[in-house]
Amino acid sequence: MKRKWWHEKVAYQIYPKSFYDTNGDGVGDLRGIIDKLDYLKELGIDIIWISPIYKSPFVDQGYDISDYYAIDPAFGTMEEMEELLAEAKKRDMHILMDLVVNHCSDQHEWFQKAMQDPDGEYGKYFYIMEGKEDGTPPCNWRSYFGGSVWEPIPGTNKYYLHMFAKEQPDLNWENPAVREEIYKMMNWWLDKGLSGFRIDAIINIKKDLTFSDLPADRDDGLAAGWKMLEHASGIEVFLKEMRDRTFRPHNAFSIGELFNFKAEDLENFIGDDGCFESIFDFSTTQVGMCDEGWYQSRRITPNEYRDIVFDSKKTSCNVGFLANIIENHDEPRGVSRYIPEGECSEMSKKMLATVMMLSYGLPFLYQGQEIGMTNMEFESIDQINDISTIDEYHVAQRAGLSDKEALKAVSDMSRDNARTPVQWSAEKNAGFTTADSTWLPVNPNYKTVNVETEMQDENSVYHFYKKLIALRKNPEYRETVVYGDFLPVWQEQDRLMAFYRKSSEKTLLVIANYQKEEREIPFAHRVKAVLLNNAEVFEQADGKAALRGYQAVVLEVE
Ligand code: TEU
Ligand code: CA
Repeated sequence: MKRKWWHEKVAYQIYPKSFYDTNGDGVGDLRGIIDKLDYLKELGIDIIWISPIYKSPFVDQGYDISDYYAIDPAFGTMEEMEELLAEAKKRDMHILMDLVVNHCSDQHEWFQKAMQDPDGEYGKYFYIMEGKEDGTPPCNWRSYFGGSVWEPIPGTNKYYLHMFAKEQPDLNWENPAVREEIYKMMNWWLDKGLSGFRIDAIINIKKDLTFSDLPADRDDGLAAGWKMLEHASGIEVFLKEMRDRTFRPHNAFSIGELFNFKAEDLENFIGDDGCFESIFDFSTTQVGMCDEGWYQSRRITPNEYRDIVFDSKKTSCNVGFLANIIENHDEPRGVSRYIPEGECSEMSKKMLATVMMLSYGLPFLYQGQEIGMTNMEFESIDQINDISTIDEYHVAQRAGLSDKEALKAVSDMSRDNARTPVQWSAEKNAGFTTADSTWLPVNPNYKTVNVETEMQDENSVYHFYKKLIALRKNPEYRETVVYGDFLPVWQEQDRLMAFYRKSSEKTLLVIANYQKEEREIPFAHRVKAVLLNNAEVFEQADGKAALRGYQAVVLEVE
């Protein structure tokens, strides 16, 4: 495996609306990111991905872009963006923007022109098709956010396609003119000093061009649109063209957001000649989901979590780096999801952190993760802003759940769990803003879970993350933590997550007791050093080791 400039780094996602507000309007901004660069640097962050900050009507929080060459005034100005790039560079940090090119906004000039003349030049920038003979949409695919992917174009018998909201029309990648426009825009940003892009929803750019009906999977007669991906092939032609025209000439970093790909494609995506530098590992986020909707989903168990993480690390080891996450802006908070209900504590948060940070791959933190931010307890659907959660709430209601039950069902999965403002201090509104109100409510636990308090406490989740990052970067252990083999051990034991990281120089052993009960495990190693421990002691003698509930240790062994 070829070594890359980013392999030894640690990455962090910023969701700008909720990161830090400096002008008192209750919405985070670019100045807020600039102000907090030193905070991130001190934590040990090198690469920052910022969710969309382009001009947008915010139907899907900026993932609906109306001008790729402009910064939305809610976040600031182009000058501030340039300042951010310069300030990051000064600190040897790298900025990634979000590349949202499966679709744009219905307010984008291209789409406006397409609607004026669906048969003209710009009509070909989108997927515009006539309905079936009976006037119904071209096929029965359901959008990610509910309802048909096809929206009628008034005054015609035509429809346009949108995999996400109807305000997010899909761009037609089959049209070379569209691809040229996208590459031009990407190069414009890369030339400005951007270090790369996180690439949104990219698997969707290659459609099943037969646009055939799929077997309905809900009683609305529709089938989840993503199921067409199984019948789409040839995406790598577009992806490699994009790579060669934009990323490669800039030695830039690219990280794809893709679900629903086949294991045998891993090499093709992140191998030495892969389409991307890295892709996110979403394997644990898919468990327990089902066709009916979020209200029917179930929690992943600790053993499942372990087995899935182990599988994906073993498959990717020596192929390429997956990006390891426990959450992002589309997922509930990892500590609320992967730690069984009622067991979320400082100990268990640190345990999850240990496993994530020492697994094989690129650690990719999400804002607030470093202080152990948790899910929000939403009191009413009115507190929720996210388009996807609102759709799933209605799906649950239609299935017969009461309002209260529907809220509970979607609360656990809501994307807004991760989108509440970052908790900076115990002050009003968690020190996120000086405004009286915030665009999403602040999680009431901010009095204890916040940056300021945790920075003062050596034993906090924050300091534990900082130590984990420092361990990864420690010249003595870097080779092993970053590139070492990933070897699971004791997998037959219930709720124990243990693995070796092995290089020619060193062997590390990570042991995590994924339960609140203490336990004893057989242990015959000679311990050279205890590198990290979330409990006071690590007791071992006479071929046995004792572990506290949720204890996690990182050992150097012989
Ligand atoms: O997400 C793509 C995606 O397929 C899912 O994350 C999906 O949005 C989610 O499961 C629905 O609940 C990306 C972005 O990360 C997301 O924020 C955007 O909404 C989406 O693309 C559209 O741009
Ligand atoms: Ca602001």
